[in-house]
Amino acid sequence: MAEHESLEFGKADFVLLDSVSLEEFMANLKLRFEKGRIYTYIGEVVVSVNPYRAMNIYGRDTIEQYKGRELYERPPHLFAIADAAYKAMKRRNKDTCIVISGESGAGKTEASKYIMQYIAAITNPGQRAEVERVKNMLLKSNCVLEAFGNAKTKRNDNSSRFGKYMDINFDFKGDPIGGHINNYLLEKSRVIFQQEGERSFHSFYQVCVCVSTRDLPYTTTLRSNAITVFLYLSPCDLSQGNLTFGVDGDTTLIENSKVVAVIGDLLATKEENVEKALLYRTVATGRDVIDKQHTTQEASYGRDALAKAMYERMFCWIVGRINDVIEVKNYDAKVHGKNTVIGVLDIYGFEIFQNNSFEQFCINYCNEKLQQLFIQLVLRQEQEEYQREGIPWKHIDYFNNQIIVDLVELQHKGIFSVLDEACMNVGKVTDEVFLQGLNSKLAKHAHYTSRKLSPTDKSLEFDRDFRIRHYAGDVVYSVVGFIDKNKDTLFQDFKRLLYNSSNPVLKMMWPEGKLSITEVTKRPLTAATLFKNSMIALVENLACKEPYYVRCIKPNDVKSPLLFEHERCRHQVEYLGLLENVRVRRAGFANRQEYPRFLQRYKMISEFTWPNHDLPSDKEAVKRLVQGCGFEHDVAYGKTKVFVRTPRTLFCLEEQRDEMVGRIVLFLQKVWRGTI
Ligand code: AOV
Ligand code: MG
Repeated sequence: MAEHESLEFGKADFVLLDSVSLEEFMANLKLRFEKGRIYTYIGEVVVSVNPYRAMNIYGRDTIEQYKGRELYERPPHLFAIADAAYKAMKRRNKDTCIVISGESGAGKTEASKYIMQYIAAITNPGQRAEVERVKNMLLKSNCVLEAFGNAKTKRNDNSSRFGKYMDINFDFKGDPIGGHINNYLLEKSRVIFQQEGERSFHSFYQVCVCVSTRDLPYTTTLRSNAITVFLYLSPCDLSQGNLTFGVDGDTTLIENSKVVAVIGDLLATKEENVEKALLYRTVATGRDVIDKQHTTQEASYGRDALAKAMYERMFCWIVGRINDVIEVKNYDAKVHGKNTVIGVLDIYGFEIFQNNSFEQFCINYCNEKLQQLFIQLVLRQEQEEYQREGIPWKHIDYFNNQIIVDLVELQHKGIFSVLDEACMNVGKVTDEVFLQGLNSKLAKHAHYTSRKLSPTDKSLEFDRDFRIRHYAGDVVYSVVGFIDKNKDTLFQDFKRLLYNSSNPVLKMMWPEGKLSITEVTKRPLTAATLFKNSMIALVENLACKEPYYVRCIKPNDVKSPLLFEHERCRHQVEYLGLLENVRVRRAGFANRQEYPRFLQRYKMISEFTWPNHDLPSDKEAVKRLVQGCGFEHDVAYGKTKVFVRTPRTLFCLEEQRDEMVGRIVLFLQKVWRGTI
């Protein structure tokens, strides 16, 4: 518990509140925000409120203050959590992860960058060149990924439109020797469409500002980016205009055919191949292969799908390139050396827009999954362990959002399954058919409704909307586009076109273009299934690491540094389960260790246990040791573990241990020198 700050700034740890009520919690949060104290602990969880202004708390001097310190020795800060994760990794050989959550615009991405900066700043005291290189790459990768994966939305001017999980690998010295980035579902529909007041990915505007079309450098990244610039960013005045389709009799035509030449040039392929891929689709009918002409609608669909797919592939390619250069290089470090990781998770936050579609549905499901992980790790497991160990415990209630996670992902019954089923139907599959499927399967679900099920609810449109009661609030989704986005079809003709590009990088991005139409038999997994699988894998990966949490709160919706909107903040505190977190923490124990391990670490501070004890069990020995130190009141004895209530006790034990170790070393040195 952090106790060092003056009370004029409020309580530095919510665990220290006089009573745990929502009012007291809010009053403390507000007071600290107004005093410029944006971080507050709940035990080892950091609660952060977005200050919406530059804070002078991330500099070198602050870093020095936190380096190697215990959590409760300094005012609450992201750096302290980063240091705790680092220490656990270095001292105890644990893989750790820092999970940053909170809704869109709450400050997750900024927090993740400060955490990485801190880790970079405190490592590599020996200035090893390879470590410096890796550190630099890790830090600089952020700005590339933000350029291509972030965009202005109504909620956040720099909103992450992809999820990111970055592992940093450390060697036995605790220096970063490499890393790996996993990216999750980029919101690629933004390439072709943005809601009013929003923008496409930053990269488009950066390309427009930096280079005239004539001078575009001959790199594939910019080239493929440029093509989408031509197609979709008319405000940039790139003179070619959009690619549109018309009809002449029975024939579908490209109206502004000049664009095709430009695209051909950019894709390093022949103009006529581009035209053919845009207007025809090769289909296999029995043993014949024929070219079937697109309708204008199909041609437009194909064009959009191409632009989205190219951008997405390019984004994944960039992530792949970054991974290539930050991969752990040294064979020895990989195979023989101690290699531990700290993972940093920064995803897209929960969001509600005027119009919510498949993308918001995936993003919000991702947030449900992380909330579920928080519940499991922080609220549930903790309580279950007390029960298991036979420690007296009064159960603390919380809302378990597993019911919503199931609503989305359950096999056969969940929304993703209903969607996949609808997509597999032969014949005419429409978004409305999908909605009907939902209505029949989920009619009784407490967290699902639609106009058919609630006829009086005028906020929902027939044949279009369904509403989910998420842990963080109600969201109305429009089914329009769900089927197409889930199928995510890109005609094989485009894949072949890109595979046949004479630009080797483009070619490499489209390996499946090698297949002819008769060889393409397997139905690709749907977007929903891929996303669900990636989320399940992510959660499994996080669950096997020692987690550290940053819970971000957005103080207002107008990006003001001065405004603490009570209702908005209260809502977030409630749905994040922060009060329950305080309750569990307060009634609980800061630290627990199995008896033999505890004894191993502290046995030198008691005459009963040093060098060995003759008590009937390690548990008895630990009891004697603790009694001897006078910490009896702060400790409980479970079946296999000793539980320590406050970190201060542990801190004192550590101090005594340090002192004894010092004395023992001195003694041994004297023996060695023969002076004893
Ligand atoms: P997010 O990552 O949580 O949203 P960001 O980290 O992008 O939110 O924060 C949004 C904006 O808030 C930033 O661009 C900054 O202007 C401001 N901000 C956040 N944290 C700080 C800080 N510690 N100090 C100063 N300003 C800050 V999203 O990516 O939309 O879920 O998908
Ligand atoms: Mg972000």
